[in-house]
Amino acid sequence: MTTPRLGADSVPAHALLRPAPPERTGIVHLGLGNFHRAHQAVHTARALAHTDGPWGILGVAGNSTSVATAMREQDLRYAVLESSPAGSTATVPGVHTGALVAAHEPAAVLDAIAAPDTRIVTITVTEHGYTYAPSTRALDLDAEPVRADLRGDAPPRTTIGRIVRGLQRRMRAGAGPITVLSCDNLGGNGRQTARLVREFTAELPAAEREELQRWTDTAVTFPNSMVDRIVPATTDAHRAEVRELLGVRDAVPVPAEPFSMWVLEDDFAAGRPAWEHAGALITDDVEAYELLKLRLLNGTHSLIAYLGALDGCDTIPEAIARPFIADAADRALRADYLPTLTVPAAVDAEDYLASLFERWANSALGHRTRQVGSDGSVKLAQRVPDPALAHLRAGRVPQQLALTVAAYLRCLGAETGPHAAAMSDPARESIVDWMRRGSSDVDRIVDRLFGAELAGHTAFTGRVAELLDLLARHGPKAAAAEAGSS
Ligand code: CS2
Repeated sequence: MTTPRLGADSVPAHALLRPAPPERTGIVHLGLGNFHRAHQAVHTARALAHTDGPWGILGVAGNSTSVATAMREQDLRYAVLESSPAGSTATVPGVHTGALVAAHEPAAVLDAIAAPDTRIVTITVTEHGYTYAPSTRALDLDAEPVRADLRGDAPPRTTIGRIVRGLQRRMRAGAGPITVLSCDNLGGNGRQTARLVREFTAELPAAEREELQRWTDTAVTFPNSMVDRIVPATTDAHRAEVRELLGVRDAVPVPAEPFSMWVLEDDFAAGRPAWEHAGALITDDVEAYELLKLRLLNGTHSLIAYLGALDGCDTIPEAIARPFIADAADRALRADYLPTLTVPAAVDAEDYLASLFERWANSALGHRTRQVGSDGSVKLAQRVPDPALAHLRAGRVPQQLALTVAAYLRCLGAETGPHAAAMSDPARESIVDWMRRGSSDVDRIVDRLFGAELAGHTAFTGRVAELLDLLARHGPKAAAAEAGSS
């Protein structure tokens, strides 16, 4: 007998987080990738199972048709496969009410943002999707897609363009207030999104600009949020496991670790699901949680990925099992990141650090160094410069942050094996070019990637250059030992 395809009639009832998708669409989600499907969708399905409401999610992919098409073929169902060395479970959120591809149905996306039922636009497009220039974190007005969206003679292609044009349509339709909720790893992600939206709006012709700016100021809120769940890319092994567990064929399951955390500011212009009943923490102190996560988890994750890739590791658990990488990670956490933040009162720092090592070591996930290492230019801009500057202003050179930058540049700018070669990054070509000119160019690289202030600290850029040299001549272990000895 052939295994049935996952769909409304074949989904095993015990796997459903809620019995049927909501009837109304209250949330338009930009970025129909794995992270959203394993994080916000799960928290939302659980919240609605507790307190029902008109909060179905319309998932919008940017360009890729694979997930949206498969979800449509599966009546918008897919499985979330939670895996750890202790075993796996599969659940089906069943909370989506539609799936679109913005590049193919651009008007439908703007209409959805303008629809009266829509009360929240959520975003997971990764750091790269916000079209900011890494060195200033301002909207990249030199990027052609941004310029095209500002001209407005074709449907918007960038996330910020889609949001602004959608808000404009909503304002004109008189559809009422709305919340824009970023769920990406940007420090102060709500504030950064609001600023990018403002920067885009400011470039519009005066007649459009003033009205839209006024309306946005009064009718749109941009709460900050911290999101946390390790979610790898899907492989055939995950598909096979879901088939085994649920007895159905799912083309687009999402693997995820058991851990999931969401911290949100309660600043919603037109209501929200009762996420607090589904594991989310609603607090005024989101920023403290964001810095905790962005620096301790993400900053150190980058270091593990780059050292791991340089040492031949395909996966994060393989990398963290190498004692020299675990030592470097521990030093990054304790010496370089922890002193730059205030741990929220409800969090025990030692427990948090221990849980990070346990999560990184989750060998059931197969989280790859190339996934964490990709888009380093935009990711590191959120993770490294601010804490590095905090140390440098106090007269200390943060060794592990210098090592993070050096290992990143080595991975992207030289031929160092298959794992580094598989990392994609919008700055790859420029880095290869700069690196050809030798380590003396590090000041310039740091300036272009992380801004003039960090580049002005020659003690930092000098250390990056020394470590780069060590990486090239003696490899990651020797460079990590050197960074650990100062
Ligand atoms: C990772 C994150 O790819 C990366 O850069 O650091 O995706 C990380 O797995 C998540 O932020 C965990 O919440």
